[in-house]
This record gives sequence, C-alpha cells and structure tokens, in this order.
Amino acid sequence: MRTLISFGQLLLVLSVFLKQTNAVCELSTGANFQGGTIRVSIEEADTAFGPDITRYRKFIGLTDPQGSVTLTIVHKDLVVPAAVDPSEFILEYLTDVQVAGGGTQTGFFIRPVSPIDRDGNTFSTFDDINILEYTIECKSTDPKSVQGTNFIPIRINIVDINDNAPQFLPASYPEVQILMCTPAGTTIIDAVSANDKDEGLNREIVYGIVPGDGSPADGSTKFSFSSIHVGHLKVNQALLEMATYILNISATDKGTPERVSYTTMTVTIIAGDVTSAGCGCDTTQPSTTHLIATQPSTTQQISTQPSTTQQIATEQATCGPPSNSALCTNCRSLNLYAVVSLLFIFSLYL
Ligand SMILES: *[C@@H]1O[C@H](CO)[C@@H](O)[C@H](O)[C@H]1NC(C)=O
Ligand SMILES: [Ca+2]
Ligand SMILES: [Ca+2]
Ligand SMILES: [Ca+2]
Repeated sequence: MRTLISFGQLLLVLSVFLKQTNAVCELSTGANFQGGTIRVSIEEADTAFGPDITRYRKFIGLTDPQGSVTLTIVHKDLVVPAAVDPSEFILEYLTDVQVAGGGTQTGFFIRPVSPIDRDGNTFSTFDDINILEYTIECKSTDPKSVQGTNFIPIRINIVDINDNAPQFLPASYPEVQILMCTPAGTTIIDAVSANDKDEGLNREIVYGIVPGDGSPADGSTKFSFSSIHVGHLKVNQALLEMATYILNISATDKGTPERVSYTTMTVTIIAGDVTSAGCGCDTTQPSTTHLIATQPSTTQQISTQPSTTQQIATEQATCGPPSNSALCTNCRSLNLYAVVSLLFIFSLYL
C-alpha cells in the first residue's frame, strides 16, 4: 500500500515536471515540418483570391491552446530576397476549419492579407517569387512560463497558376518574302518567338498555324513549324505561283487550362533570280540559301545587305526547263525589254 501511494506521488511529480518542460509552440509531427522548419504551399493569385480559401490559408502545425501564445512573423536573413513584407501575412487561431485535401484542423493558420503575384514583371525568372522564408516568434502569454519564447523558421512555397498567356516577341512580324520555287522543307523564318511569365508547364510554349478558310490567301497548309517547340517556319511544298499568304500563328502554353495567343504573318512569293533558263525548278532538295529577313523592319522589303540574319536567297534552286513560263515575270520582263529595244532601234530609222 505504501509502495502504491509513493508510485502515485511519483507520477504526480513526473507529470508536473513534464508540464513545466513543455516548450511553447512545439511542432506537431507531419510531412510539413521537416528539420524543424514549417513548410507550407500557398497558391498565387492574380488580382483576387479564388473561391477556395484552402489554397491560400494553411495550417502551420502549431496547436498550442488558444490564447496561450502570441505569434509574430519576423524577418531573418533571407536566402531568396523576399519581395513580400512579412506583415502581409496573418497568423490566426482557428477551430475546426477545412484544410486542403479534405478534413478539418484546429490550431494556427497562415494566410496572405492580399493576393501574391508569383510572376514578376519580366519573362526572366529572377523577379519571380517562388519561396518566402521568415521566422515565427512564438511567445507564451504566461509571464511565469519557463520557456517563454521559441523561434521557428517558416518556408512558404508560392505555387504558380497559369494566369499569363504567351506573348509574341516581337508582337508582329514584317512581311516575309520568299522566292518562287523555294524547295519544300526550306526554313523561311527562324525567329518566331513567344515567351510566358509563368513557371514550368505554364510557361512551356507550342507553336502552330491555325487552319485557315481555304481562300487563296490561306497559307495554313503551305507552311508549318519544323518542331512545335521551335519557331522555325518552313515551306511544306515548293510554291510555283506568285501569291500572298496570310498565316495565323498560335503560341499555346501547356497549362491547365491552356492559354493561347495569336499573331499574323504575311508571306509573299516573289519571282526570283529567274533567267531565260526558265522557271522550272528542282523542288526536291531543301535549300539552305533561302533564309529571309527575320528581324523587325520598318520597311517591309528584302534586305539587300548581306547579313547573317537578314539574308535573302540570291541563288535559285537548280532550275530546269520552264514548267510554267506564264508565271515567270522575269521572262515577261525579258520579252518586254526585247520589245522596247526593237522599238528603240525602229525609232532610229524614223
Ligand atoms: C487566329 O485564330 C484564332 C482562333 O481561331 C482567332 O480567334 C483569331 O481571330 C485569328 N486571328 C486572325 C487575325 O485571323
Ligand atoms: Ca518573371
Ligand atoms: Ca503565374
Ligand atoms: Ca502561361
């Protein structure tokens, strides 16, 4: 009996001792709290929060009884420059509120006061806000508390949403001129380019040509991109007619849902350096000499200056006998030249 009593007294002493050594703000165990750091993910929002608050309000794993502690976010030396002031976050004690993924939780939660825009103003990733790191100061409200204050690092991962459509750079393209008979597979412009301010798949871009209406100016089947990921536009088939084609070019990101932008491009087929040898061409071999001006230009003319980026083909693909001489302007102008010369000679006799 005496032994039992002393055992009970021992338990009492032990429980009092344990209560006294309980530090404030001890993290509950869980996947969020590795290495003594609170880790939460908060979704970015463009200008307003979405209806699902559990995307922005996160349980931080502290379950000290309500009123027993006060929490404050304080700065620490940041690995990533924090573009968001810690006072932009609210720490609050909530009872039985819904958490992401279902279920409810009681304890301290963190949420931003206003939406956080993860995407910086530029296409560079340097101005993006992906991770914010602060320290939470946890103070006991009991002045007699032995372990009155605790500091806990918190790492907030800002989750990207697909709130930006790709943007073409430049926004519009000058007219592209290519020589008649330019062989199938020839790249005619290698600088179609779009960029996106989001992250990951939300910034990955696929290029395409929107199917046209089938009118004579519809160039959607005449050209294509060598690869959907690269803005190199090529000729699908040798074009034997002088014509002007309009292309509606799309840049689509891989977000869910995806976002898409469009730009138009005009491609004009011009008579090239065709001589009396004729307009017939060997159209079976892609040519490497038909790269056309790819830089924005105020005059929509072919550059006559030799340049690595602004080069117009001066070499015609191997030309055979005329396949359709009616389409050959140079042949016509040669004929015109002959007529004018004859008239001139004739006038000398008058
Ligand atoms: C390009 O195609 C898209 C999708 O069909 C369309 O909304 C847009 O108006 C087109 N742009 C032009 C200039 O035709
Ligand atoms: Ca950016
Ligand atoms: Ca975004
Ligand atoms: Ca995007």
